[in-house]
Amino acid sequence: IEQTRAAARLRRILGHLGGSSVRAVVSFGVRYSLDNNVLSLEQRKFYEENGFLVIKNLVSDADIQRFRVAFEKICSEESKPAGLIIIRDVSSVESEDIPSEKTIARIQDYQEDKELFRYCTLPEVLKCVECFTGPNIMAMHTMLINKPPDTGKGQEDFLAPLHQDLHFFPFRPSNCIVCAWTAMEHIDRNSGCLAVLPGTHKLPLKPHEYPQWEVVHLVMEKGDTVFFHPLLIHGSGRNQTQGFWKVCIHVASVLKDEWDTSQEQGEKKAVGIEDKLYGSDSGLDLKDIWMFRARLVKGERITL
Ligand SMILES: O=C(O)CCC(=O)C(=O)O
Ligand code: NI
Repeated sequence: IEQTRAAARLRRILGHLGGSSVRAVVSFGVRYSLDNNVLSLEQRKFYEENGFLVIKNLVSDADIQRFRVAFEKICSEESKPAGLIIIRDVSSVESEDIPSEKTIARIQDYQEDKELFRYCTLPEVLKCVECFTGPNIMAMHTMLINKPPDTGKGQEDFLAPLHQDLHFFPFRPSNCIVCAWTAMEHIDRNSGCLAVLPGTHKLPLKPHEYPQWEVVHLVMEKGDTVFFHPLLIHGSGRNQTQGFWKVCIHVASVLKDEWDTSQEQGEKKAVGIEDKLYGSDSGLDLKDIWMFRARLVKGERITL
């Protein structure tokens, strides 16, 4: 109520000053986005209300082709970037020894792969990211999903049940975190596209139970990019096609040295930071590990 009253007062003052664009800016409660002349007021308003925003055709075919080649090189083991976590498709466990694009369902932490990491530095992506994080941007978490066709052989992992990504991230504030998610080909409901519950970014971090809510399926074309808030409840369905589909993902944030480590163990597991990777006696805590993975992609490193 306080905020509404303040907004009304501000509107009145600005009304006296004239200038319709200024009046438009204060006509909605801006909380999740910033103005850098990249997103239109309509687009920002959509994000404020829904917690996500799809930008059509943001990433070029040429860039996507380069990411595809980089991923293929990882699959064939021609390239082995340091720190990369490879998650295999459980249904093809028998063929685990044969490196192939068909046995790798996901890679994480590609920050040392120069080609793939270009995704996190693309100016067209960062310009949009900046509207949510502000100008000092760190790439915190990177992932490429190669979603396999559903064979009905225990692929529960790749169903991606509804969740909030903030469960995996200890850095705060949550409003300075955004996930950029670029379709590397056409993805629709039949192939198990991203499904979101619009407006749920306004809810707190929830343990397990999610509300009955309207589900919106995001049908995307190659190059389309969705930006979403880490509290937005989302998931994806089974891929009922014969083919794999790919998506490049980058979670960006401002680092302010604010941490919520109350869910440390769950987070470590979920983001693939396991003791086998860093050694159980490494003495590294969650904060150290995130600092180690984070990369500055725009502006200045303002802390740590
Ligand atoms: O399609 C999926 O596997 C889910 C992806 C997801 O949850 C995410 O990118 O945060
Ligand atoms: Ni997610």
